[in-house]
Amino acid sequence: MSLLESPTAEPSVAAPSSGHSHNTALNDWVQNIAELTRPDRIYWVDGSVGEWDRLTKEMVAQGTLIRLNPEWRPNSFLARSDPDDVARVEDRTFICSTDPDDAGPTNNWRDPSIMRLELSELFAASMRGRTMYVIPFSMGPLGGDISQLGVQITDSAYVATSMALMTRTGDAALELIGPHTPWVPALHSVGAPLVDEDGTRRDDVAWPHSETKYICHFPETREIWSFGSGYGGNALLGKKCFALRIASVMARDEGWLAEHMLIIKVTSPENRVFHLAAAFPSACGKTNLAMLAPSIPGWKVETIGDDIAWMRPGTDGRLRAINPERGFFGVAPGTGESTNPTATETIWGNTIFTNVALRDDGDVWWEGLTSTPPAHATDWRGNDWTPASGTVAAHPNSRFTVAAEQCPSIASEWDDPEGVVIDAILFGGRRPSTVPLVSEARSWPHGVFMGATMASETTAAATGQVGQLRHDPFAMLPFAGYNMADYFAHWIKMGERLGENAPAVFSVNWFRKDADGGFVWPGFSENARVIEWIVRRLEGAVTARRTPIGGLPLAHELNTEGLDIDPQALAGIIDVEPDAWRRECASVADYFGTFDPRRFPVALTRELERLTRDLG
Ligand code: OXD
Ligand code: MN
Repeated sequence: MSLLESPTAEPSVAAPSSGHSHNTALNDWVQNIAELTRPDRIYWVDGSVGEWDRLTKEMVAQGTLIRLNPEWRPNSFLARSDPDDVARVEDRTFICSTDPDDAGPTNNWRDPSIMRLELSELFAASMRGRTMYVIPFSMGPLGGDISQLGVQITDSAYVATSMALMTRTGDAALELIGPHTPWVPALHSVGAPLVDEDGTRRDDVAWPHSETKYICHFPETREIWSFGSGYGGNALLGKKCFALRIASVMARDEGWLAEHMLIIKVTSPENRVFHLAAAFPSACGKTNLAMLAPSIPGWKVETIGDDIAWMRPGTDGRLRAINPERGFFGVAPGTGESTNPTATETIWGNTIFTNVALRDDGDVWWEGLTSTPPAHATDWRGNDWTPASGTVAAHPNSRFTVAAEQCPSIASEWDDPEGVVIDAILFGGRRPSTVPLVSEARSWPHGVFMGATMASETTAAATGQVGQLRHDPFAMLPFAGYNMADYFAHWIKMGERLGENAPAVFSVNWFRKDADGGFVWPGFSENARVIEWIVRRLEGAVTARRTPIGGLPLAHELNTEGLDIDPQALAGIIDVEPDAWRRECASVADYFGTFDPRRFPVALTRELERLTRDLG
């Protein structure tokens, strides 16, 4: 690796591949972090293909990556994480605002000065023996008005290459950081130095990490410090840490929205185009909806983003959205030929897989990729596996990391710096009962109420118990960088600002179960029927039946042609169950009671009162 400096006792920032930044604060930060963490070398990531080749080759030699059989999966790799580092660590995620009330009751809080000291101790010498990668990156199209710049420092080549897929990294981003350009510093270390204090060197392991983990955000200074994990949102700091937690604070201060939402472009059979943004908690099929292949003739869905939306009122007063990311970090299990053929095409090559199974022919496999499992494979832990093993071959939170431009359904405007006009916002969760298939909010505050009262069964994307119902307002519970009550108030305010240009809001739920525990709605490509109803509502072509919980479809106006669904079961999922909703109101009242009433918007209290009253 000619661009790397040879190991030296003292780190040096001389001769980065792409020259020093024009931003003194950036150069000073790199220097200071190098002095603190004491890496063997510093490398400024340039974002080139040659760099990707060198880094992946090094990781293959070192055992961090396995090169997949290029006949099946060209330029693609498998990483196996340490079994103790497989998901986001919400209990180790902290918002370090000066006032604990600014973090609010849904976040873990630490005093910023105490946290800074603690982190400085942890980071001290944490990169000894390793390379420190400096990764300039842009969240959003380069130079776009809605986009933001950041620089991640990491001692993980896996993170550096994953960032290259997930964001716009390297020289192009660095050039945009002028002497006075704001940028977000994002510091990351796996916390596993290769040289001890006494100078003893140890061999590296395939997936270095530390038992001690901290994912810290300093909203006032807009900084990220992440220690001890190499996995996903803990380590690819552009994603959850920047694009959601820090950006949500920027958005509050500057009058925009940073949201855990996919964005799709929908074209009707009449060739009319609509853009929808949709919030779902982790692993609720967001990537599937983002890549929906409609089952109904004449409809087309194209992908703009699968996880995050940044939305700002444009000069015309309408809400415009960009996908700040450049790639997908999708959950592998359940992604297959029948559920999401577009995703399986997207990952044809140039993909990093993490914690999936390795087939004997050098390709990958996971539960749900194909209906017939391979007769033999190596599981995510590196052990022999057969369908009779009684264990899963792929970890439930195993992932693929791939550039968005490989997606066959990517919309032509997906990287338009101006973004797309959002016509409707959808809120959904995994709700086996109560919440109907689709309902329309009667007003913006009612829509905010729908977002604020979202709840969902937990999944494997975060550590903890799977299958518990938890409140997950706006699917932002683990991602809001400030007090959730203030966040609700910000949404109410945005509606006042948007006025009649505010998008329509809908609640959706694909996950209703019948008495036998089976899903009532077929989901996946059939969700296009719900999208059709939503679009027809935007056009005013169908009626929404007024009910206390919002506008519900008339059964005959929901397109179920060719669908094998029991009419009674369908009627049940587009109706209001007053008893269930009364229980829901009681649970929502308890939930709202957990917020400071001085911060909690009265508009939401009124919505709850109205719902309770209307249910009788
Ligand atoms: C994700 C998540 O990885 O939400 O997108 O956990
Ligand atoms: Mn997500």
